[in-house]
Amino acid sequence: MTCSGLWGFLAAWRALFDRFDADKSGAISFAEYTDALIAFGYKLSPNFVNLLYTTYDKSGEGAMSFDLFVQSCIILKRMTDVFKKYDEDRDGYITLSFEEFLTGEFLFLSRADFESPECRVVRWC
Ligand SMILES: [Ca+2]
Repeated sequence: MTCSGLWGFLAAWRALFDRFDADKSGAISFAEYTDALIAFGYKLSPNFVNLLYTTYDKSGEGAMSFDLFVQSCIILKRMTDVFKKYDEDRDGYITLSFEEFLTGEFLFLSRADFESPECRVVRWC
C-alpha cells in the first residue's frame, strides 16, 4: 500500500467512525456500534453484537476506540467473506469437513490475513 493509499484508507475509516460516533464522544458506544453494523448490512442478534462489542471494547467502559472499531469491522468482513465462500446456496448455513473445522478458518484469521496491509495498519494504530 502506498503512502497516499494508506492515508486514503485511514481517512475513509475515520469518516466512517465519525459518522457512527453520533454523540461525538470520540468513541463508539454499543448503540452506535449496533447502528454501524446494521448500516453495513449485517443482520446479527443483539447477543452476538454484544459479544463482538465486548471483545473489542478493550477498556470495558462502553467506549470502543477508533483502531479497535476498524479492527472489528475488518475481521467481521473477512469472516463474512470466508463464510460466504462455503455458503454456496446462500441459505446462511454451511457444512464443514472435520479438517476444514480443524484449520480454524472460521475462528481465526490466517497468517496471510494478519499480514495484509489493512491488518498491519490496524495493528499500528
Ligand atoms: Ca460515541
